[in-house]
Amino acid sequence: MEFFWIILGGVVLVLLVATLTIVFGKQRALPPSDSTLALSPVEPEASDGAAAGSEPSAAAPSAVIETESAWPEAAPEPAASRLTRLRRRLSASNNPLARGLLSLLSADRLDAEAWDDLEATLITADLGVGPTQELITALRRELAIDAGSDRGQAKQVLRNELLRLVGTEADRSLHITGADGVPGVVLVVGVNGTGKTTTVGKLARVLVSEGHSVLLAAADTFRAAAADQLQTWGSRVGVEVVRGPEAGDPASVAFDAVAKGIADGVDVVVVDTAGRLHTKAGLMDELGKIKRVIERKAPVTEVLLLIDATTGQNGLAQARVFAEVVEVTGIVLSKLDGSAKGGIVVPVQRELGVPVKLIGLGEGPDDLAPFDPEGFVDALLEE
Ligand SMILES: Nc1nc2c(ncn2[C@@H]2O[C@H](COP(=O)(O)OP(=O)(O)OP(=O)(O)O)[C@@H](O)[C@H]2O)c(=O)[nH]1
Ligand SMILES: [Mg+2]
Repeated sequence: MEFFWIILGGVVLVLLVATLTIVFGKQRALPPSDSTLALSPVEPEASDGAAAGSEPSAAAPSAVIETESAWPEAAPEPAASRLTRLRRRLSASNNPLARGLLSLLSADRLDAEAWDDLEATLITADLGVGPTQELITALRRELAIDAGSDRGQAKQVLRNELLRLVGTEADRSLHITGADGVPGVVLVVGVNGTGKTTTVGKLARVLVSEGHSVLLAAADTFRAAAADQLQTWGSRVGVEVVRGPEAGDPASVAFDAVAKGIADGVDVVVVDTAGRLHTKAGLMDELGKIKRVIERKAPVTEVLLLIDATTGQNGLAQARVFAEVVEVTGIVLSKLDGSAKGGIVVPVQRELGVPVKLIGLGEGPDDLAPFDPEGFVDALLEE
């Protein structure tokens, strides 16, 4: 019996030692917790909104938050292949505008009804009354001359006319190079929820992958969550974010960020601003002030106006007012994925005389593409 207890005690002892070895062994295998990592929690893959789970940071005047790239590992694909991948989101299976255009090509006879249907589709797609009439007049003329032309030729005519409307001459490059050793400054503006912060994040990712050093400014001080959202993107992309106290002066955050950008010798400072209704004069004045204050330090090289493709004609009214307050130099058309309203590209460019430079085709980190008229039109006509 005594022998049995000795054996049992031995077994328990061995088990205890084995357990302790495993537990301590695992602890040693963990990396030492360092303060930089603690500041940049690993974010859940898909979360992107204001409540993205980052810790609210202590509000200090324009604090610089060190961030570390926690996501995503792969560099974004080159611009051309990005648009190719995103083309499916504009094609007929997903897009009523594309469906309407293609139905013209498949109509047995181009009778009055077919033209009326096309006109309705184009107006619904926000192409605007003027451009719609121009397109239909041109198509009727050319397709009548080519009576009996096959589907391929008709498609070519449609492609040419669409390209003429969208325009192939404009300079759609982003102006991100500052003069005389100061950083380029990109100011991102627009009404609430159009996709500004998301675009700043996606853009930072592209710029970093192209070898530029980038600094982000959280000049949306209305909500702490807004700066947190930007900081989440900063962490993902591995760039610093300058933020100020909640309800602080957004112009001074932007100023501090540009000053730091100059001191650190970064290439580009991208300034995220709070969403504001174009009808609120006080908020529009504040936007003008942000730009003026930045320009005490460095010229703003690009002012990007976000327009949500799903908002339709109201986007035009927004564009007009923003362009008056800050000289808009490029338009970002967001949420074109699954939107029937892609036609707004044409009237908004005409209205402002400013080209669409980027398009947003989804919520993911790589769903921002340079706007390429040929790629856009070909995507719409893809069968
Ligand atoms: N489908 C789709 N969703 C988008 C796109 N761009 C942004 N979003 C979504 O739109 C919502 C608003 O985006 P934000 O970037 O927070 O918009 P914002 O303009 O910064 O908003 P405020 O700062 O509140 O004015 C988020 O859920 C984004 O994921 C896009 O191109 N396609
Ligand atoms: Mg925002």
